[in-house]
Amino acid sequence: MHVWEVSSEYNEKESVVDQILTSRGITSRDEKELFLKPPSFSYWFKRLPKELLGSLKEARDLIKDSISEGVPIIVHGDYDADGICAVAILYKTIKEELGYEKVYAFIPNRFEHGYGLSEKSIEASLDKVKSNGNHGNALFITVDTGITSVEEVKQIVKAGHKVIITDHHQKPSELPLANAVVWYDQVVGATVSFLLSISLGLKNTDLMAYSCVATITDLQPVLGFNRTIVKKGLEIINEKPPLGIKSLLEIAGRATTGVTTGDLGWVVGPRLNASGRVEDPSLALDLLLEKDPEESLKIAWKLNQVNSQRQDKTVEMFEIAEELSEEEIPKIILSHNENYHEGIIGLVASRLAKKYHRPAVVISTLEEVSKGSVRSIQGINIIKALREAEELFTSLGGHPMAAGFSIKREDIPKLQKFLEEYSQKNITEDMLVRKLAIDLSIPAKIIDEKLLNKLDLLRPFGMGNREPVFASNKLNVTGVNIVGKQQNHLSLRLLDGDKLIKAIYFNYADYQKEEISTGDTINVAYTLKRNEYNGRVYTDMVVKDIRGVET
Ligand SMILES: [Mn+2]
Repeated sequence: MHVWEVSSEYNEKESVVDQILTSRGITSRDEKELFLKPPSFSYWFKRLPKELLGSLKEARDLIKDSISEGVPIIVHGDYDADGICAVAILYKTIKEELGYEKVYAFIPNRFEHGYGLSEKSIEASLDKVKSNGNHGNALFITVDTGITSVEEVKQIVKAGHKVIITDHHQKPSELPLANAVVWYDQVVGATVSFLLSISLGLKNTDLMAYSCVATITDLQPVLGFNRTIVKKGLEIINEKPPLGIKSLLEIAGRATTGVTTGDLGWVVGPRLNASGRVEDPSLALDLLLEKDPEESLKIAWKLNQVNSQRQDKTVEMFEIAEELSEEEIPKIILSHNENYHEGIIGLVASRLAKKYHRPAVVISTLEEVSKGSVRSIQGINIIKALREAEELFTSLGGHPMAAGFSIKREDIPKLQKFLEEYSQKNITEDMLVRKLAIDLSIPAKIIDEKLLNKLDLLRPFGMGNREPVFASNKLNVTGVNIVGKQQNHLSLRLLDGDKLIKAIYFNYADYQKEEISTGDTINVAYTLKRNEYNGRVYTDMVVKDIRGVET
């Protein structure tokens, strides 16, 4: 059961789309126009901050100089989908568009090198350059990482190499003394990489598809510049998808047309991330760089396998973590176990936070210095909380909604004590109540295909631009059916006056135990879905929550 937070009530004099935009803070004519007709890439490019445009030029000149001098170039990324896409974009630009052979892609392996730019990853990437017969100095370009790597950059420069940092993560007070720093926090690492590629003269803007994938998987708000990237990226993915993305969708049994941000978030993203979580992330990079369709399918198949392993491990670990005392679940869940796989703890924390609607800390205690991952809920700033116990951690970083840390195993009981005390003082029961944000309360009788078509103008949906949620009151239940292979979905026929609407409540059994029967009157919170059947288009409700109305 959720507390419904209805943003606004229906006004029949105004269009539904207008009312939704207004309730989301997009109020003026111009803002609405810009939202409904996202401008071109170059519109945003021209409006980038001056400092960023300047640093892009610096970086471009350094790269061009290195190319004309024959200096080997290392594109150094990170092991998540954003880091991998960022590498693919810049690597392809330098190799294929600029035709420069001496460029090497490097993605750290979290188990061997740790995360981001590190002493070990610098060594390993230089080894790669040397093993290809290059000696002397190199140019390092970091993508999606490096903005906090003050010491590592010193080390690179001291050894006589040059280094360009490109990143979007939070800027520290002390910046690394690199030869150029390209930083922009309004987009993902892959888009920063794309901006640099455009500056280098990239013509093949199809690489924007990777920026689009990364924007969704890195959970960036799909607004402003990102909205343009995602919209154009989806067009590319639907018209002429990059081979690797196409292979992943095919292997996962998804159609390669009508691809939405949902497919990128739930199908493509997890498979690109899986290899970095459980073994070697270079498999995902291989997929993005492969040009042979048969090979591409083989790699996609392997990634699919790794993703299944990852799913099994997540379920296993979640089962261990779920052995919480059901009577009183702590306000901040803490679960630690030596059987927890380091690459999966974030996924388990996120499931716990979602299921119990409270912050969750999951620690893999296999090593003396244990790794922890944290997920929070709206309204509880978890990084702020953890910073109050900073001395307990050997490293700590993150955002209000998610964090990661390392901790000595012996200090975990102290962390547990701190979390208990912190939640007692700072987290009220009220903060743990589930809230359902509803855009607009509408009479169900206005629902039709025309409305659905108008709502399509709000696409693509994602973070910061969720699919509109409506509420309709006092609907009569005229039919109830349990459906689905596992008999876990509820199918309803609802009547508002003489308007009949079909509604589906997925995984109903998980959420709601109480009975609903024919003759009941209910209030429903829902999104709308197009349902084509026998050549006719129906507009169905996808239920988010149901309230029984006392009669
Ligand atoms: Mn990133």
